[in-house]
Amino acid sequence: PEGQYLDLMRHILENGDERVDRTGVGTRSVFGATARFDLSDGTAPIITTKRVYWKTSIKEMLWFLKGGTNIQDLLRDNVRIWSDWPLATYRRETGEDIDQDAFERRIVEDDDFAARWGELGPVYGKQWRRWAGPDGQEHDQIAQLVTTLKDNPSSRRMLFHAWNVAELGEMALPPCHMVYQYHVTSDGRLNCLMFQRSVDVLLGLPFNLVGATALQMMLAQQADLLPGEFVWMAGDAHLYLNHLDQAREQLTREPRHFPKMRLVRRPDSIDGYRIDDFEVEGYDPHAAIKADVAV
Ligand code: THF
Repeated sequence: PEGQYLDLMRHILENGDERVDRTGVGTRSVFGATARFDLSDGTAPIITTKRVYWKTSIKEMLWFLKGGTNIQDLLRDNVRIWSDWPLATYRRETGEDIDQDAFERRIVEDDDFAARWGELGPVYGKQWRRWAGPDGQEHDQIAQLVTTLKDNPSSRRMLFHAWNVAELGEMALPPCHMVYQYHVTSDGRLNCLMFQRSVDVLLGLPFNLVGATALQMMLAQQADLLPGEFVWMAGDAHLYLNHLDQAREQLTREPRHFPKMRLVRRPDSIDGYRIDDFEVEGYDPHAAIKADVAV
């Protein structure tokens, strides 16, 4: 199963189209990628050819689910993966050359500062939980999804979307993983298809796989279903040019068995999950690989 990830990485290295991207770093890119993971025996696609900080990824997913859009909540949970974008905005707009640690400390300690500088705009959490209709009414796509999973599981409309065209301009970044669709089999398995328009294969994809899997497990548990298959699809799948050596290093490594992931508690609702509810067993990764994120 991890072979699908490594094959994609190799394919991009060997055949990717080299071009300049939004960030100026440059990428090698292919268009159209897919992978399938069977979660039915508790296996979770946590990449083993480098250490993946799976708790960080699940904390990020819980933040989306809570409707969060400000990095203060993430930083209070020791998650730093979204700091680069607000930090770049702060430096650009104030001209102050503040370092990341000092910036993050101010966000955590100073609510006014966080409100002014820590906000990412109407990103995932807002669209998932409070999509604003033209009449001002807010739509909770996640609550609606859970209801449909329970009441009408043969529906072909069980999905939620983050690509709110009218609000793209206010977002720090438009959504990468944009749409999640669900499907329930006649024997009570919950399948998920997640589509992302763009994916940073070295840094982002391992996180995105863990997040989507955790979400599928929570939704299945809430709807009294068992996890089934997770189908992943992407548009622009790329390696940043400053990640090529890391990708080559990763490809020299032998993949190991994916670990198992399970929920040790059943909260009353989809809003009740905490990081300690997730237990991963048998995760034995190769060493971490350091890489800079393109902002
Ligand atoms: N932008 C880019 N260029 N790549 C992305 O993966 C990405 N995201 C989110 C939004 N914009 C993106 C941010 N997600 C890391 C992981 C996920 C991120 C951002 C950064 C990262 O640096 N991971 C390191 C360290 C992890 C840690 O310190 O905990 C790693 O080794 O995995 C994709 O959704």
